Amino acid sequence: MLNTIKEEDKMPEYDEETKRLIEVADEARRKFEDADNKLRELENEINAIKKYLELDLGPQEEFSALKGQCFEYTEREYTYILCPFDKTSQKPKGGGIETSLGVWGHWYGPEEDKYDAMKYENGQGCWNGPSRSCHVNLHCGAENALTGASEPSRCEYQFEFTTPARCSEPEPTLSSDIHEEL
Ligand code: MAN
Repeated sequence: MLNTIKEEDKMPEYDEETKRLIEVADEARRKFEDADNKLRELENEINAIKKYLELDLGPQEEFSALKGQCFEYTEREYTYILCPFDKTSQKPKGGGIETSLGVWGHWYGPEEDKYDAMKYENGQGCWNGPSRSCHVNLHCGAENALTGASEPSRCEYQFEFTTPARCSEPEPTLSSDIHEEL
């Protein structure tokens, strides 16, 4: 008789007071879990905002429009993907797994013009070599566009990206100066 529980092994019925206390405890536990989940959500949100605020989006925040967007460039073998301030990747043109070429690292231009280039690093490990990384050169252009991608050295990639954010502002004209003085 495997499935029958002997009368003396059954759990005794709790008395009313104990049942009430268990209900109160269950309710308190539910409320704690709800509050704890909410706290975790808020912490994630705060971290995302902090990360965003820490980003250097240019002296006039001119690169902020690129955040949250992705750009593609397709050559003979691969489609290359750049999601500025996030990641770079490569996927075979005919379909297949996407390979990470690196995640956002830092600005990489020369000291006097650091917004000239970006570095993405710690991409997928290269067989018998370093992890993949990507150097993105920025150029002034009317459109935000990925215009070139190459692999100058094995697992070290180079992208060319044009953006109006790299075009210098026109000098204020004399007439507008005069206008302001009036
Ligand atoms: C893949 C691609 C190439 C890379 C080789 C290295 O085929 O990511 O770009 O050169 O791996 O093994």
